[in-house]
Amino acid sequence: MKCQVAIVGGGPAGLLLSQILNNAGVDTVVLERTSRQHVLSRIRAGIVEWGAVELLRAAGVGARMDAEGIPHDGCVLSDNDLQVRIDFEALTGRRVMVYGQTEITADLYAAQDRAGTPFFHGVEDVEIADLDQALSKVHFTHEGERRTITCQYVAGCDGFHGVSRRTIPDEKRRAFERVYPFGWLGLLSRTPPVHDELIYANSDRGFALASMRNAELSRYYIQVPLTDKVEDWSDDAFWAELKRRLPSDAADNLVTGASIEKSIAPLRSFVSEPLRWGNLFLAGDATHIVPPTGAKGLNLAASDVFYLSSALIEKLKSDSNAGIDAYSERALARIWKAMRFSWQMTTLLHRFDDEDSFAAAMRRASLAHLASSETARRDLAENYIGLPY
Ligand code: RFL
Ligand code: PHB
Repeated sequence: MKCQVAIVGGGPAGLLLSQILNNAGVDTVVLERTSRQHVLSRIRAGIVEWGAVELLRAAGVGARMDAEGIPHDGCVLSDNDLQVRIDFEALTGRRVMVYGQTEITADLYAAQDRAGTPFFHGVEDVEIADLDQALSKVHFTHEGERRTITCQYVAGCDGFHGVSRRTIPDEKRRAFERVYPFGWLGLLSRTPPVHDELIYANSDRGFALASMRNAELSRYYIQVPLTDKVEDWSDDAFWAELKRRLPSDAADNLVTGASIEKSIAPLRSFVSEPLRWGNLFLAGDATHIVPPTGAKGLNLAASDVFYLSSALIEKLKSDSNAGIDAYSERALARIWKAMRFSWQMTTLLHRFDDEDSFAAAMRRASLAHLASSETARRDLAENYIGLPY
């Protein structure tokens, strides 16, 4: 089997890349380790930066997002009963869109089906080879049969646990990592959201986030120790703990109900450099992870895809190397700024187990500064709505 670009990973990065390349007349094949059903049942990101909204529209997958997504003009940060509203619209003239990653992925699969893109789900033992040759190869097993795709380029969009990054020799890549000593326990419920904007709540008991998917579907998170298991948390225990961490006016409005999904995600910052090795290009979680506090993971996958798709189109349609040669550096410049913001938001909003009283005082002072300084709020808003591509 032959194609111009073989894409390893059928999550948002791989699907969006395939969609944009196909629109420009570049043919792709997508290989995904799990089933389509599995990809579509993962509950993940909920906030889409305006740049990513525009990218999805330009890729021809914005119609349902525009009909069903909810633009948000601001969010609230709190520490016990101190609350600060960050007015994105007034501070930057831009907003974010509340629209689930699950829905974006469904829209991309539907568009890719219409485009007739070849997909292989349930692939095993993916091996990427001949990255220094004019034509590279991706070997994989599908339904018991060993197969090979011959291609000009390989896009590694296979997430943090994928094979693409590890195909780059150890001595040719460098990793930067911070593992945080806590995770987020998330709960999805068919209940009205506690507030019409997101609330990022710090408290003496730890962090909580009140988010949503729509007017009837709420998504909540609480900071938990890494040793906790989902089974340790009944729905009742979750709601009781969330209530203690939200500012009291919000807590009084909380409507509880049965969970539809509950899961724990560890928090990590990670970057692997470079993003290119011969004919292999990495994008999304395959090459960086951010803690979810800044809502940047999906959005960084989108900006990587923006840079990579234009680079590959430039090469394959106009035979110019400029874009592919600059890809790693261009993408990393934006990635590191989102890394910094996600780390800063995580530090600002979480209780660390071994922290001293000074750390808690610094968090309160940072929030008090945000409350009194428009400059500080504008800085946060500018990063939250997304730095330019
Ligand atoms: P994904 O989504 O992990 O997709 C990679 C795909 O590759 C497949 N794969 C393989 N396929 C073939 N061969 C192999 N050897 C393979 N190995 C793996 C996997 O099965 C998978 O389908 O990475 P991608 O596409 O780069 O997308 C990244 C985003 O999914 C991720 O960054 C976000 O979900 C992060 N994130 C958030 N990002 C935001 O921008 N805003 C948010 O509000 C937000 N909230 C979150 C989040 C992530 C969370 N979790 C669970 C980590 C909230 C949570 C709780
Ligand atoms: C979510 O709704 O899942 C969500 C929103 C904002 C974040 C992280 C997750 O920062």
